[in-house]
Amino acid sequence: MNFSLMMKIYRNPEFSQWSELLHRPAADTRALESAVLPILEAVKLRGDAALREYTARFDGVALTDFSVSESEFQAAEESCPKDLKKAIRLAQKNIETFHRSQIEKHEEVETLPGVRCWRRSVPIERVGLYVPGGSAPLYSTLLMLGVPARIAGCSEIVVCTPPQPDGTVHPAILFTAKTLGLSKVFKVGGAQAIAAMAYGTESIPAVYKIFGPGNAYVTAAKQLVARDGVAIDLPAGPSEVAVICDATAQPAFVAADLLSQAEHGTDSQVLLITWDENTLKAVMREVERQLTDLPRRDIAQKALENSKAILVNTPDEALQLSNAYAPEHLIIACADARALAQRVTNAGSVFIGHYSCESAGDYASGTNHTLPTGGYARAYSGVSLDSFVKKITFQHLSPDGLRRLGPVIETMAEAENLSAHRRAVSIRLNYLKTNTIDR
Ligand code: HSO
Ligand code: ZN
Repeated sequence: MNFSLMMKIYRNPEFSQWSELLHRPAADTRALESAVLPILEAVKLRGDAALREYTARFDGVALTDFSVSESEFQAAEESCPKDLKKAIRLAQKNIETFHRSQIEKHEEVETLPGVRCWRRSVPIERVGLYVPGGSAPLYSTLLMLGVPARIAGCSEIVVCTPPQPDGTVHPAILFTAKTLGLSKVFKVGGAQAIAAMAYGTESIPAVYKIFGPGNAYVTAAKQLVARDGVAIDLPAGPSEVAVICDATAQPAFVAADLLSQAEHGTDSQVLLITWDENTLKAVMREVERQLTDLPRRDIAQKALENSKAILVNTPDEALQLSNAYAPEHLIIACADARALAQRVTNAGSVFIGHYSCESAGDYASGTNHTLPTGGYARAYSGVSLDSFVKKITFQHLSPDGLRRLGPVIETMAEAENLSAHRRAVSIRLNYLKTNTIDR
């Protein structure tokens, strides 16, 4: 195999070429929407009956009951290998530790004497977690969503995941759900699952916010239900990694990182950025070598065809290029990786040094793997504890507080020609002139 047929190589591109170089292929949202809209409508109108039809059509399974039973949870626990259970528990502990550290202490602030303001994090009461099944059953995604949902204190947590051809759910997904204490797991996948969680059916409760990755149909469905007022976590797209490396990088490590993202899907994007020609060549050779024994070789190879290896002039340019791309994951495999990481302005999650592989964050180090793709990292954060709460602000003004602040409010209201606003203050100030109140 000739590696130049896989990742395209760009040597010292001019700044004027960057935007073309960093362009991501866009999904055909129109075609997707017209495929997904009828599904949403059908589920909205006919509930479980529509879910049964779509599950038969798309998953090839005839289900009467979508809900996972206690005996199914039990069977999954028994069939899940011991070492996997142990690994899941350790990952859960790390994810919990990191997400617990995100609990904010909200201070009460006195902006003027008698004017007090504060904020409280309040859990989103009903959330829906979508867990993809298929060739890669992402039980790790359930950990990434279920752990913060639990810590936040969401009272209703609904999980939807597609059934396998035999009508069961992958045991690792069920074991993870059970370990997290999530009992409402439904065997429904695709756009129909998103519709069910958005609008509710006889068996699946409607939620206020839907989380989780999925294929293009799931993503389109999330975007469409968002128009109906259901919140979604992130505008998800194909997975991405950019690796910035120097001559100290081990080509085999870098290649393995590139391939671990490429094996996610044929539409995955990987970017290699370096200022060292020899490293670039060595990494490309390694990619080619490691590709040969990958079970998901065909998927990874297709992804590599849309991927790029870019030779830049300086470390500074590497950072600028990466910031312009805003990758979901950024690995900095360089001698002074920590210093370079300080200059990252756009990325979902950053992996620093030669031993911080993306897989660590994908599974078990503690950070969340639900991250902004498609350049959204310019303005969005990945999923965190914050994603599962609203922050409600509170205030209390004492009579003295209103005496101090009132004239300011009156002046401002007047200047906006909003007399009722002004009156809400004046009426109280007048009252206070003749009444003594101490609250
Ligand atoms: N890399 C994926 C997450 C994942 N990896 C799940 C393995 N399992 C998110 O971009
Ligand atoms: Zn991954």
